[in-house]
Amino acid sequence: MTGTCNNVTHGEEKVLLVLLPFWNPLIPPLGPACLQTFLRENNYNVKSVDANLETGFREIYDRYYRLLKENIPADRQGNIFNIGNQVLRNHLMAHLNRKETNVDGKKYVELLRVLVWETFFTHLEDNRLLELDETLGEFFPRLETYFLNLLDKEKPTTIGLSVCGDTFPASLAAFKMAKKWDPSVKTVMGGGIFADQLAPGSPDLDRFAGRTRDYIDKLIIGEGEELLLTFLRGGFNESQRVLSLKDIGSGGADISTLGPPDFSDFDLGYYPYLAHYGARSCPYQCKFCSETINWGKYRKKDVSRTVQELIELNRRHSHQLFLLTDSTLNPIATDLAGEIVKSGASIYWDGFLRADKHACSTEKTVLWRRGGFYRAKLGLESGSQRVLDLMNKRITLEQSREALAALAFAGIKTTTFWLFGFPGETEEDFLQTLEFIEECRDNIYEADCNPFNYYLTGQANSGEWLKNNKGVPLYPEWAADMLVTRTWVMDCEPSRETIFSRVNRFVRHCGKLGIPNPYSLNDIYEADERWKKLHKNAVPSIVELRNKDIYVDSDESRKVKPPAFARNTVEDDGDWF
Ligand code: B12
Ligand code: SF4
Repeated sequence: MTGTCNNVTHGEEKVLLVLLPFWNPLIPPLGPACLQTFLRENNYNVKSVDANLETGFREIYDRYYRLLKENIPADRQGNIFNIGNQVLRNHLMAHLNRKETNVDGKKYVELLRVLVWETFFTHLEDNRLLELDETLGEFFPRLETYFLNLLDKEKPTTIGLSVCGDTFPASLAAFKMAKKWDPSVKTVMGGGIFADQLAPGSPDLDRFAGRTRDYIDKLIIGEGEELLLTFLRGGFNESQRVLSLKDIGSGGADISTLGPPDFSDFDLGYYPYLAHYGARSCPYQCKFCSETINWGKYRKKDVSRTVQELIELNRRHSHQLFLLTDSTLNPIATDLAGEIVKSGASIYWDGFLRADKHACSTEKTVLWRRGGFYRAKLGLESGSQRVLDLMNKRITLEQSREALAALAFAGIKTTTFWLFGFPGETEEDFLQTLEFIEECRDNIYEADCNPFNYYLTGQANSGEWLKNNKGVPLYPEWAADMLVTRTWVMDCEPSRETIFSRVNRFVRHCGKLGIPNPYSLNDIYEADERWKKLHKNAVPSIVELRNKDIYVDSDESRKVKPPAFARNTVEDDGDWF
């Protein structure tokens, strides 16, 4: 049955947490899994669902990207799965709201042309745009069938959607469906979208809160455990719709007392990684970043507790490989590795790392490797010291170089992230980045890049940027209601076209140097083979760690030995306090 819910009996409360498309199922949804643990501990009946495992959605996504690839010249595609998100997300939103906002067909197609142009700088004819639109046209009916079936099956009394930019259009559509299905069902929205696009203080958040009054009951900003529980217990009155920790006078949960994420509702065979975290927020304030604003004060768990939880999750689900979602692992990496070695467990972990002085020491990186550090996701951002300083990155190029060498020596994969178009980045800065990459290529497992995104609020430097009033909307104002959130650009150099041309040049440069940016499992396998050829201590391939019949025992990591003469040694105190 789809449509109404006359036959639903709301005997007891049931909370349904869902992550809708499109979000690559790399890890089981950690936000819902953490909320589920907390709510179940408080005796709530909860069910979590990841709709991204449905092949029907994935098929539309693949078809959409195939069409984009066919229509965009190769030298403008950049890393299409990164930058194409902006087109797909805005296109879906426009498609969803077209009728409601009464935009005529001609203008709608014109908007699609602008969306494609502002990312790929390619002019598409109407028939091509309509082909893309037809493909997406299949998405919302498919979502409706799926979502209403899910509601009929689960009969929730509260529906919580975990929303980030890429899942925003589907989530908005689903909230409307939910209230039609049963006007008395409670609807709550939370997730990463409140970190930037709908960050507190932004005019888009106010507009959004106003227009969704009829179908979203509460907007929960930032860390969700305590707020969701307070809501379920009836702790907010009806007029309180946009909720943050300030409303309950909390500085955030004591994460050392929260149990490990509950993945029992997910089909874990689909995900290459399990996920967990050892801390929330970050002790730094890079100007473009929203982590500290979203998560507040840096808080870490007792590391031995984190390790016990990893061991417990490994025992429960047999995954050896974890993605740790900490904003940065530096403050805990050494203790984490030490505790894992002590425990005798064979666990691998992957996560974000700063190129700080510890990362430059082979003594440390070998210890990390022995304790299971699998891949360091390094936000190196730029090969120009001037740009790093502009960003308040607080690392030097020498540190970036040394960290790559020390991590590669230990065999830890180095996924490097580069950011193009930070305000003030010049051609000279960009060329220095290309040179840096060339120089360090053998120590780089992967190079991934993103264009700088500007939001009116939510970034560490938002206050300064707003004072100078540098933001202008990218898309026409008449389309603002259709797109729901606006995309802002800085009214300064480099221009958007220059930024995207740098993304394209970077991708070509890395291609020529043979530095991968793998996407599919097959690409990752090839990248892993390259890494093994380059570094004798290389970690096992992801294929080995995914194979349920293979158990990689702890000797694999413990066998890695420090060099006879360590490149660097560091005193034990961190540089993060
Ligand atoms: C791990 C991660 C990834 C991984 C894995 C993603 C995957 N596909 O599985 C990788 C590296 C691949 C990745 C990629 C991207 N990511 Co990412 N990623 C993260 C990261 C570091 C952790 C997410 C996480 O699990 N956190 C831990 C859990 C517990 O937190 P949470 O999900 O936010 O949930 C809490 C609250 O939000 C809230 N909450 C969540 N859901 C709900 C639901 C309800 C009902 C309620 C009440 C509350 C609630 O309560 C939870 C518990 O406190 C976050 C940053 C961060 N530190 O959180 C960024 C983040 C989610 N990513 C982000 C982005 C932008 C991207 C990319 C688009 C980047 C790019 N340009 O390519 C891609 C898109 C990938 C895709 N389409 O699949 C943004 C999203 C911003 C937005 N507007 O939505 C974030 C927030 C980082 C940031 N500040 O910019 N990402
Ligand atoms: S970019 Fe990384 S180090 Fe900088 S503030 Fe954000 S999370 Fe912290």
